[in-house]
Amino acid sequence: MIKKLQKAFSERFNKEPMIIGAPGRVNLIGEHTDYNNGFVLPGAVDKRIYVAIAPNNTDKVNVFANQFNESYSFSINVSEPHQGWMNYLLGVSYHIQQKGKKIGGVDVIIDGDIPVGAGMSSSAALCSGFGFALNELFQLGLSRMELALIGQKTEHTFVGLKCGIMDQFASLHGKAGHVMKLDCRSLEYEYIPFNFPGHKIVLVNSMVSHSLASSEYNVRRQQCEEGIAILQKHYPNVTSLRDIEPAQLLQHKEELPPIVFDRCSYVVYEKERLLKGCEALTNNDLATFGKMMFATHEGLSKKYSVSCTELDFLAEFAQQIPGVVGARMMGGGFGGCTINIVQAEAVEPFTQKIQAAFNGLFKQTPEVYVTQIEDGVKIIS
Ligand code: GAF
Repeated sequence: MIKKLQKAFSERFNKEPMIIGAPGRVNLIGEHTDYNNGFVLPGAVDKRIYVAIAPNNTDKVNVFANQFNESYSFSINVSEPHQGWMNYLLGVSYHIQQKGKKIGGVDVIIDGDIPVGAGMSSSAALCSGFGFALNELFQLGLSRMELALIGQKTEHTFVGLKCGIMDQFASLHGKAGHVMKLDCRSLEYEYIPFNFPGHKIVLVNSMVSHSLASSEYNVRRQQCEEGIAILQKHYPNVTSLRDIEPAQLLQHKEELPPIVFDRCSYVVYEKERLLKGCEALTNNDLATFGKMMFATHEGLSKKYSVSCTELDFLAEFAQQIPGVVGARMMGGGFGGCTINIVQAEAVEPFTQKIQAAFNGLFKQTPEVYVTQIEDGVKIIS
């Protein structure tokens, strides 16, 4: 892909590009906890968005997106969203400049192998890769965390998705062989080795393409905020669900609308699962970790209502396949992938069984990705 990209770039723009690789992410546990100021446990994966880029000494950004076979040009002075994938680039270029940084025009080709809409954060990878590329080209001196926050702001203001920080953080801070326990309030993080050579992280694509912005994602966030506003009457110092213990929530159950109670209850138990899960990982106890994953799926499906029939089927069916340690839907939901931890020798039969069963029911073969945890955004050439 890199050679192809270099060739395409010199044919289109008549010069040599710098190429940045920006990975998608998996999240082992801690879903919908980032915007509740809680913890997450993501890692960067071996699927990437590639940004081939070179300055053009104008004030124009000229982009060609190979996967969509679409091109687009915009002035670096644009401050309004437009539409589709270009909003990620417009937003990043705008928010970098809002920080007082000076950039110039660039020629860009975007390509990649992160399946779009599969819940592996191709959009966060795009923002992270483009931001990183501008930072390098124009020597802006922005830190990886600042670039992650710029990507998140772009989602909020140019795309309309009130996401947390997990995806952008993971794409920029990933480290091969490690997951990252990120405290989404303080933005402090630690690397935890994911060193289980006998096991693989396997994603199964439900083939339901999610559209988070037009989906219920923002509604979930509002429901959590509604819960907090009620609980704050009793706990004035509490600013997010991260600070609420299950017993405190139960004590005030009757004051919360039932749906808000369910949403909050998922989040406060997910925090506990994540902490137990991290402890289990550090003790090399994958079996306990897997149990937490199954419980997370149950919560996401029944209490947080962000699953769908296909994802429920994949998570429940996986549970019955020998060699599967844990399985659950991953990411924002309403489609995308499940994440499964599977014994290495069981990956092949697992793949065959789950594809056949899914196909029997939904008349479509789900794609299966056996992933590796890799480094975050970097210069490839
Ligand atoms: C999406 C969001 F972008 C993340 O911030 C996070 O909330 C995730 O859904 C759910 O954990 O990927």
